[in-house]
Amino acid sequence: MFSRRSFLLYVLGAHVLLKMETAWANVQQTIIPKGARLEDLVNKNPAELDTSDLDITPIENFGVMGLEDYEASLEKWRLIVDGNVAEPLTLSYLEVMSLSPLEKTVLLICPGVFAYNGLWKGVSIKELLSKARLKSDNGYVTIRGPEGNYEKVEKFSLPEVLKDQVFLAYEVNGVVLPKKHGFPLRVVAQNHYGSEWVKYVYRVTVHQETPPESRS
Ligand SMILES: Nc1nc2c(c(=O)[nH]1)N[C@H]1C(S)=C(S)[C@@H](COP(=O)(O)O)O[C@H]1N2
Ligand SMILES: [Mo]
Repeated sequence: MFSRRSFLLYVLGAHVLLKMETAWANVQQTIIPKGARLEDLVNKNPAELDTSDLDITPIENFGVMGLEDYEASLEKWRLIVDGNVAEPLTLSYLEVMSLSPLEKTVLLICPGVFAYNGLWKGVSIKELLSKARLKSDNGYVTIRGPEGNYEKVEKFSLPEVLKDQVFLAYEVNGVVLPKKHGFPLRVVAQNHYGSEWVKYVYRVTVHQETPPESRS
């Protein structure tokens, strides 16, 4: 058992370590002040910015890029989680909504075009993968959307996914994700350019670091 004193020291120590880790991760990040102009961020790399002080952008000031009129039918739409997992999942919209929600303010930059800071709410891919019984923490995921001719696929490393730096949003700024922003589900990817924030997501697949066929 901890004595009261050693428990306090333990908590304090853990707190200091956590702070140091955050400071280290942010070492090369420029702090963007609360009222910064979004036009001044469009040519920046999101990985180099600390936007934790930045205001949330009103939704009417969001830009739109790429596919914007995909019509998802919730009766047919499912989220598939497959690949290097023991129990692949197929979830309906209501099942996705019933998982514990994750909420984060994250800046989207479409290079040279626009930037906006949304408050995104959605589901943790980490939680989806633990439900599906992820087989290994090494490797990457591919995220696809929408199903059909206009499919877009992006890759993210498992370590960043398991830190919830990449997740799937079904709400932004307190409203249901609008169609033009990817209803029913879209990628939110801290430190990645907007082009990787796949809209109309329907599938998350886990890949091992080294494809089995290339091993000798
Ligand atoms: N499925 C799909 N997702 C996509 C695109 C697309 O064309 N198709 N465009 C990408 C680009 S280039 C950007 S900048 C962001 C813009 O997101 P927004 O339209 O919600 O602002 O979506 C990304 N996601
Ligand atoms: Mo973009």
